[in-house]
Amino acid sequence: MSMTKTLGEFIVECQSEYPDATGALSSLFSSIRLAAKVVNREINKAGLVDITGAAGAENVQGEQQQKLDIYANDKFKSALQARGEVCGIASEEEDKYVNFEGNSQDGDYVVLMDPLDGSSNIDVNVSVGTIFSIYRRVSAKGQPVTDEDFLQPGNKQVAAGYVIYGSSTMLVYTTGNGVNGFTYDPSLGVFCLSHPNMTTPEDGNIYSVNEGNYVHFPEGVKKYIKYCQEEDVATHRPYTSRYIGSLVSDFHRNLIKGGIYLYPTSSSHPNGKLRLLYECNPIAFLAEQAGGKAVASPGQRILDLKPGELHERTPFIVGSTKMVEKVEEFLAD
Ligand code: P6P
Repeated sequence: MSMTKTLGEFIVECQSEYPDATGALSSLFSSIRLAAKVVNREINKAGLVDITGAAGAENVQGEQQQKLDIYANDKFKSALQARGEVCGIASEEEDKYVNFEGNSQDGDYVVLMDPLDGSSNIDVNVSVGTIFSIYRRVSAKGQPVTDEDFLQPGNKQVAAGYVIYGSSTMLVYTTGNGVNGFTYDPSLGVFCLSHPNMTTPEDGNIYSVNEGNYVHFPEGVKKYIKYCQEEDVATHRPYTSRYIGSLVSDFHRNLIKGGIYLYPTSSSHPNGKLRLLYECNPIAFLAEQAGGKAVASPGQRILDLKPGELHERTPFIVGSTKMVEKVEEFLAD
């Protein structure tokens, strides 16, 4: 039986396609791979040891920090700092960006991450995920990182991906040449290429939105939700409503099956809830690389938004191109 390709083999193979590649990005991905294994191990026993539940502290979003949030942040941060390729990070769990001292100052990359997205689901055993976004630094090499290194538009991303800690643990990422998914085999301790060259269906019949916010949605979103619920055989409606409350899980399912995820503006989140830099940009990069689409509003591509601040939020509509375009139509009316 031929062994499936491991993530490590895949990274080396991809690097060999770029003669001038230094191996720095490959080394960076190895750090992410290591941290994902460590966090996966803790998540899998979260119900057994006292690291679940709110840690009491609040993050910059004013949300209760689950202990695993902090654990995941620390593990990814230390793994990324260990090899010198990354000169700084930004994280949902860090109020400001973190400059890496010492030889990391010569690193060429910055990483932005949501170390444990959907963490409020941990205590009820629902899938959660890590989301990461990688840029080349724009400040002078050898100097401390600056705001500009982190406030780059999503179209400058070098790579992006997520780890989904679900019924199986997967790492899904892109470097701008398509999307590939790797499933973790705990018996071997390796991620294996299980979903080569992932593409998302152009259309779909799954919609993911928190309908509890319906009354506060913009009129166009309300009309779209009603459109999803109408009976129409020709367009396979009514659609199926699926909302896990964990972006990585909802996006991953829609990526594979076709579908759309919406987090519009609402009364509690007038600018949307999801963070542009370390949730929407990486997911949008993956969506587009898989043939899908991601917008903040009609005609406003997520990846073209110029960030103003580290933790800024944006309305987010992502998924199968035809479904996103239908929402844009309703919003433009
Ligand atoms: P709501 C988790 O907090 C998150 O950022 C996403 O993972 C998820 O899709 C969304 O928020 C859920 O938000 O308001 O529907 O509970």
